[in-house]
Amino acid sequence: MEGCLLKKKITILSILFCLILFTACSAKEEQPTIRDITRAGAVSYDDELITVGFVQTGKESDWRDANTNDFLNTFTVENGYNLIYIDGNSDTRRQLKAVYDLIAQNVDYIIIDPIVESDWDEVLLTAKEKEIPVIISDRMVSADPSLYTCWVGSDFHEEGLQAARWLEQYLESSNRSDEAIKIVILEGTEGATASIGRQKGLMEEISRHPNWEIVAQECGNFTQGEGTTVMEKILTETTDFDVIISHNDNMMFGAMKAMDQAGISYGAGTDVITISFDALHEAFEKMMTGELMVSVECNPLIAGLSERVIRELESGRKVDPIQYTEEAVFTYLNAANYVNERKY
Ligand code: GYE
Repeated sequence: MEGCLLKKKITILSILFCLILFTACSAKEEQPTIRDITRAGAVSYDDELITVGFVQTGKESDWRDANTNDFLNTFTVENGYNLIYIDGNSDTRRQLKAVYDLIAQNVDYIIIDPIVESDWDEVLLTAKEKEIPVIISDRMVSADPSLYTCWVGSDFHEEGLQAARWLEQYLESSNRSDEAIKIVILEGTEGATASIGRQKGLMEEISRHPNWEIVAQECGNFTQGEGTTVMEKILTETTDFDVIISHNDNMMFGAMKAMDQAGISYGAGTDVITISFDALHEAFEKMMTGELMVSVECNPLIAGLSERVIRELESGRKVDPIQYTEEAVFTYLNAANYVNERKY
């Protein structure tokens, strides 16, 4: 009886063992064949394409968006480029790191829109040692020009002069040349060429007029939001001013919001003359209603200039170390004539 039970147990155990073995074997057989690893979105380097790393400042204004889009539309695969776009996120350290990363990747060219002029020497020297040409675009750097290939952008100093000269002529034509004129200035990012150059041009002209006085001056970092905040602050201190000059359109739009909230009228036919820089599409709309009286153009469509530099270098030619864009001054009186041909 016991022997029988033992036999039964052994039989059950061996059946179980076989079952386990069978399942294991068939599981092995059913295992899918291992496919080649495919990495979604992996960057493929095409030897035919020129790899360009572009380090942008951030997204502080509509001017900047137009500038970024210009680069994305110019450095396309169809045009022969592999563009690596990096948003500096308004952070100077992030911009520096991005350039070091591009050098490590051994890209063919680097284009930088620097947030501020300072602190570029070391990284530019590294790029030079690695023989990677660097084009500085829009704002400048304080580093020695031998460390980079060239700079392309606007003549900010000239823009500042143009703005102040328009004011001078406007006051003349309204027989107010000898009146005391109180000016509010909204400044762009400290240390940025656009702020430095515009302010220098403005100050040269302002100092020629003993009856012109700056009654308030605040930094709004080129953003619309800060334009509102700093204007709100100024309005708590004084509402006694004749002119607002903003280093860009977006800060002026922000300041307009603050004045709307405070019930202060501005623009043509009021007591507040409004002047800004960039000449964005929205600035044209505001010039046509008279809210904005002047916008000195600053052209963001400068990717083409950088691309031309690269083509020249590719064919072994030398390039001009400084390349300016052409710009104009638009006013509430002539904006309607040009609005339809504006590209940004
Ligand atoms: O005026 C402003 C911006 O550097 C020229 O930067 C550029 C300035 C432009 O974001 O709107």
